[in-house]
Amino acid sequence: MTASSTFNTNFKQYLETTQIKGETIPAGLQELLLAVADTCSTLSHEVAQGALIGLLGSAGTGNVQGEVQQKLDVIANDLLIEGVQGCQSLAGLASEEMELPLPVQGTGDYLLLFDPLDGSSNIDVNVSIGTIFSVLHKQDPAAPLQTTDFLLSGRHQAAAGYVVYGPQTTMALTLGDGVVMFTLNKVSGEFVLIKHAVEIAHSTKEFSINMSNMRHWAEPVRRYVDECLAGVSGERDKDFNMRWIASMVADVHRVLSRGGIFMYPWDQREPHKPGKLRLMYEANPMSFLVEQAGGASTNGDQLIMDLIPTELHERVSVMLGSKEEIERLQHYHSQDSSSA
Ligand code: P6P
Repeated sequence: MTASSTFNTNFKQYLETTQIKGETIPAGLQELLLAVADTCSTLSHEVAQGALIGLLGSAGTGNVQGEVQQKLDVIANDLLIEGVQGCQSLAGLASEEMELPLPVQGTGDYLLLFDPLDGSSNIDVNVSIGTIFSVLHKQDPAAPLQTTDFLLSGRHQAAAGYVVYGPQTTMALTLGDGVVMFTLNKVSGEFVLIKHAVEIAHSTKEFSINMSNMRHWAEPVRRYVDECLAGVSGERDKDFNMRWIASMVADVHRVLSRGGIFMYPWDQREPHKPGKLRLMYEANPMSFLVEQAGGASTNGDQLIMDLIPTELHERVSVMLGSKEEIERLQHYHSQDSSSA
């Protein structure tokens, strides 16, 4: 679908009339984001149909991560490729579901990375899932596409966002000048602006982590969570609540919506891996959104968007959200490394 044929006129109008740091959004980026929005409108409908059109369950295939692909994983990946490959501004795309990047016919310099359907293990139990996307600039537009074109730090992102398919289908988007949110009008198929200037509260009483991994965590994470659990009877001046949806898009949407801290830290189950979540198309786009909303995102030692990637599908330890809590975690990690 091209910009002229989009049904997302509200989103198109937003892109046409918004200035980012005083500059109009480049037409090529508008075209690409519109294609992503149109595709996610369609994907929202497919996700909502689920069992009704035989889309639940495994596709009987595996992806580059060694994970069993759900039918909707494959459909989401195919829809996104089909939806954006006509964009003249696109030079190539990379997906969690594909080992290698895909060159496209566009003559532009944008690179699109995405996790087409994150949290897909939740599909069969009707829990929110989502699409995560990140846009980079190809450093040498004239050269043939290579995997190394994608290996840029999160600081190079031109745009990032997600679409969460939940009770509402909502997009969060940043182009480097704050965060906005749009909710899908299921009748018109249009994303409608619902929130400007999204802000993450500096402090929080809500943490999010898979507690079943507690015995595997590094000491700074265990210390932090122990203190959250102890609340006012321990080191902290407040009691905490806990949430874990096991769908990063849904957990991060909650953090962007009401503050909190989301953690999927390194643990000793697979000590050779830096973490579970992927840097390029999960942690970096989410970190861009979180930083633009006034929060912070770290791997414990460095801000995630400062990390220089070496592999397209590399993983990373992720702790993101309310700045006060991230600073406390970073302090515990610095004490731990200095005591090492
Ligand atoms: P666990 C989904 O599979 C995912 O990649 C993220 O969306 C989510 O935060 C995490 O894994 C959940 O992992 O180990 O709790 O099932």
